[in-house]
Amino acid sequence: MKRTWWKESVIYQIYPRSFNDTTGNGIGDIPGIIQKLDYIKSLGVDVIWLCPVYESPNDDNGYDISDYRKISAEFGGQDAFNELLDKVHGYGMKLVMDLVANHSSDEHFWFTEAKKSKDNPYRDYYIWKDGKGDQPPNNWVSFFSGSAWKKDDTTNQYFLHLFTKKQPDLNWENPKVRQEIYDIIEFWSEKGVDGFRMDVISLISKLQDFPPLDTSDYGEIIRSYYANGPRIHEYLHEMNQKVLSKYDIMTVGEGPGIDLENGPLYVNEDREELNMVFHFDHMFIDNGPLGKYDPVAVNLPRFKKVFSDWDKRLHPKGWGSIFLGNHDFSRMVSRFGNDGEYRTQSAKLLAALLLTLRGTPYIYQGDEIGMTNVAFSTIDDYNDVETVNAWKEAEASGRDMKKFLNGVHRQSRDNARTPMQWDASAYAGFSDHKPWLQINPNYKSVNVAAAEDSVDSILQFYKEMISLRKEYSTLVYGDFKDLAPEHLQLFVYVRKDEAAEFLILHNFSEEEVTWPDMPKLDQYKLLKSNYASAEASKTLQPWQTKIFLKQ
Ligand code: ISL
Repeated sequence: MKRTWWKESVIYQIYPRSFNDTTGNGIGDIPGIIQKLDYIKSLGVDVIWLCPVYESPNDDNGYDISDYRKISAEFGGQDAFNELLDKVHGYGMKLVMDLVANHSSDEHFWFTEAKKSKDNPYRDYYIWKDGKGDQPPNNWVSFFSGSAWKKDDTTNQYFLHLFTKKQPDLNWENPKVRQEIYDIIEFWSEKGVDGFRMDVISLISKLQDFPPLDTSDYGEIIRSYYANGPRIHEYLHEMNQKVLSKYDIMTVGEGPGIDLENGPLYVNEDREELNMVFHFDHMFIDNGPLGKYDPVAVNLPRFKKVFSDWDKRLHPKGWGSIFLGNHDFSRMVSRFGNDGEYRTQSAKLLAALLLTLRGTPYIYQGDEIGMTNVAFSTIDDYNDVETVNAWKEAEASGRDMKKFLNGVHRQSRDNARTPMQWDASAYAGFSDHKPWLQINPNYKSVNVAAAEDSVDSILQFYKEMISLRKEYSTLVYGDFKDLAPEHLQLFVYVRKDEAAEFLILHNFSEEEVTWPDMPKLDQYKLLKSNYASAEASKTLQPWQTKIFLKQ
């Protein structure tokens, strides 16, 4: 297996709107990130991934870009970005940007031109179709509820938008569109950016016959109609050859519909497409019969199987990304851990998991202090377009809205978007103005300042785990094997290569659990635990992690 910097890196994801506000408008900004670089560096991470900071009308918080070469003035503009990039490099870290290439904003100049007439030179930058009578061209639905088509009155045709109406899909069949995107990648790479996280890249190649959906199963719609289109790998290879391969940059493609079967096609190094992908096999694991807002308990054997299967499937030619949360999902401690009595222990356990699996670990801002889900009492307090649209749709279809609000509490993307909790002062030290999204009321106890003051905080544990991963390359490259795949409470695995062998146990339950198959303990040294005092035994306390090193 080839060794590279991005396999050895630990990545820290920033959602700039919610990170740190220096201008007092309640919205995080780039100077706010610069102010916190000491903090980020102190974690021991190597790479910062910035969610979109380009000019945008913010219909989907930056995932609707109106100018790919301009940094949003609200975030501080180009000068602030240049300073950030310089400083990040000065700290010996790298900076990865988000690239949203499946769609632009409807306020992008390409689209305002395209709308003007059927023969406008930009018309074919987007996907236009005639309606069927007074109905849209087909029954495709948007990820964010409702039809995926919007009629434009000027030309009486419909355009495709898999996300909001303000995010028209780009037409990748058009070579000019592809060249525009490659030029944008080149533009930022020339400025010294160290890589790209490519938003919904699995969706860029569309089925050209736009077949009508014959299922309402959301996963099936994505897999069979929207994702992994006929030319996806041709496009990614072309992108790689034309631009990516000219730079020492990393790429991670985000993708609904990327699965075990097609995953290697994106990341197998011989194919020269992308370095890594984000799949969602473990992230949709708790969706219930009525979908995302009807969550069910996470089944541990299934959860473990996702990691084992992907590890087996990708190696040795591909490389994985390990993440348990991001700006699109609820907080990892609330979802996969226990955000009540065992918040500290379970957040540490999840940190240990994140940092001891094979694949590049991605830490989402705030998870390093164990930030939790939030439960606003009314839908009016939610901002996320996906949540708000899903709410309206549920209401219209007569669902039990009290139950739905519960689902929102558990599943809304806003759970991960509440402002970063820096200290116990007003607005959690995020801003001195009322923030764009309310602060989680637990900020008085859950915050960075408190965590920095404590020797056994979640934050401290993250730092220790990151440095452990740096100390032992076995934790990066070593083989992975699940020793108890069927166990309902424990996740037990080995990481092993010529240099070292680790035996790692996590107790995903509120009970004390003993692992009967534990090998003879005299061969093992207990290297680390998330409990202050831990015995080198085969018994684990609630949410306990034990990391053993073979002697
Ligand atoms: O958020 C999701 C599940 O709740 C996903 O379906 C999500 O919409 C999908 O993973 C794509 O996400 C990415 O593209 C979206 C943007 O809203 C997300 O923030 C982004 O990460 C459209 O650009």
